[in-house]
Amino acid sequence: MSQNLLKYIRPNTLPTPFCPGCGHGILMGAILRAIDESSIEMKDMLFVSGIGCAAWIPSPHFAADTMHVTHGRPIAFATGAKLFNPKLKVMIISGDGDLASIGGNHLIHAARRNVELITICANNEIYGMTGGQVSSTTPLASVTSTTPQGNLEPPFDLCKLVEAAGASFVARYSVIQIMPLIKAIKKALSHQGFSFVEALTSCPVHYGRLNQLKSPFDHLQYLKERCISIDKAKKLTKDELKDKVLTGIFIDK
Ligand SMILES: Cc1ncc(C[n+]2csc(CCOP(=O)(O)OP(=O)(O)O)c2C)c(N)n1
Ligand code: SF4
Ligand SMILES: [Mg+2]
Repeated sequence: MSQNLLKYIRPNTLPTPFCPGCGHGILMGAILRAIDESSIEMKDMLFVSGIGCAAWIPSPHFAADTMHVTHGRPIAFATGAKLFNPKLKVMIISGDGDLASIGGNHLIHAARRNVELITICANNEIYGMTGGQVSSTTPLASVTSTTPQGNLEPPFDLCKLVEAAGASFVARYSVIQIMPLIKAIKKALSHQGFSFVEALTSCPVHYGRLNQLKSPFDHLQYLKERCISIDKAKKLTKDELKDKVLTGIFIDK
């Protein structure tokens, strides 16, 4: 982590507990850089996370007020905190399992209500912490510990889901698209209304290992090959887009 971001880290919390090569560390740096460049003070922020590896990004690491709450419920706790103190910038940082599987109901209703919360979903397309089980965002045919023959269930497109539910800022980038990812988080930080940033990230230990991605670098390469910008996608046929993931800012109103 670059030296100028260390001021945002609680003493004695580094190194992180993330496995070597885990994409969550890259996302953690991107979030702190976005905060740094937005000149928001940590004393004006509250970070809320649920349970999972991603949920460890803010807690215990961020030198700020943090709430590390029950699995699937960070949006509910965050909504309560925001209603109690509307001046707080409340940021939820959690995983695909936490926010979109067990916590899916809270996600769609916060989007529907357009509550002013910043939600960062660290989507590694698997339940990392508990041993690599299939999640609601695992791509079709991917091998997980609970789908050894390949996933048969179609994944959620989280951006389309929250857009349909009413979110007023929606963006997706992978951790390999670091500059646009930071920019999207900065925009979300100044947005009035419910903002959702999906950060596609990597779990080399479970997803990568089970899907023949031999190293953390191969996993990032895999994300890079799948991600395509909205503009580039316009030039491709439906067939060419079949295995691609659209990235960009989809909604900003
Ligand atoms: C009520 C409840 N159900 C299940 C669990 C077990 N559990 C803990 S974390 C987790 C999934 C985490 O996945 P995700 O949110 O995607 O985070 P990741 O570890 O992948 O970053 C599960 C199922 C739990 N702690 N509580
Ligand atoms: S299990 Fe996966 S998501 Fe969790 S820290 Fe390790 S690499 Fe990261
Ligand atoms: Mg996950």
